[in-house]
Amino acid sequence: MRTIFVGDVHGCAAEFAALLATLGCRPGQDCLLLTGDAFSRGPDPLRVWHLIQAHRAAMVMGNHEARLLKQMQALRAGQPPKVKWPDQQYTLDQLAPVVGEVCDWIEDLPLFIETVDFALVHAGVNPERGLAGTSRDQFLSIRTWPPREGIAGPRWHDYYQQGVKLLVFGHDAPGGLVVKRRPGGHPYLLGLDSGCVYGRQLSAYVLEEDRLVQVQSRQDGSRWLGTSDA
Ligand SMILES: [Mn+2]
Repeated sequence: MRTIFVGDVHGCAAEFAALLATLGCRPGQDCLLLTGDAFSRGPDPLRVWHLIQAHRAAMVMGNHEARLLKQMQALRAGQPPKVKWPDQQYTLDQLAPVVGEVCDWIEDLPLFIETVDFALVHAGVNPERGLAGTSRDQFLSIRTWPPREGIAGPRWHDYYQQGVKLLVFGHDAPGGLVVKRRPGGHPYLLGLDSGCVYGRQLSAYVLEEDRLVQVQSRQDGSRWLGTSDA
């Protein structure tokens, strides 16, 4: 059995399917783990959901799932969801046929997944306090350190001391792919959000093979210029 991590899919189902095919990912045989932010912004969140189900993928909660959850809970309660941008309404509309099951699934998503070999988080960890001292807000959206407004500045992982196990994260499309290795050895830190929805790549890492695999985005990234994450 292989352990396969995939970065932020953001509704890019065609790229996700192409990446799984390139990897030869077999449902029920490989362990597929996602960094979160699976549905929002991209063209086909419903197909992403079907791929997640088909591969029995596990995932940590991303900041986009945290917001989606509130919106879906409002819908289920018969209230109007708080929607800030048209792309959020699009994601909700696309997921409408499966809102109940996706909502139940997101409700149960953990903030981190930890085994003897690795820890998986969405945005990162508190570099001074480690996994155990990381707040919910930091798991979902930490980027800079020391914390500051905006996306420019040194990253939390610039201050992160390498641990005994691999730490995998997503969320930071502006920072791009991050691979920090032990001298002559395996990575101890992996950032897998390589900005697929912004026109760059979707990235995966196969733990047992120490192998990075990427597929090219089919998205027009110029659509997101000037937004907070692009
Ligand atoms: Mn994110």
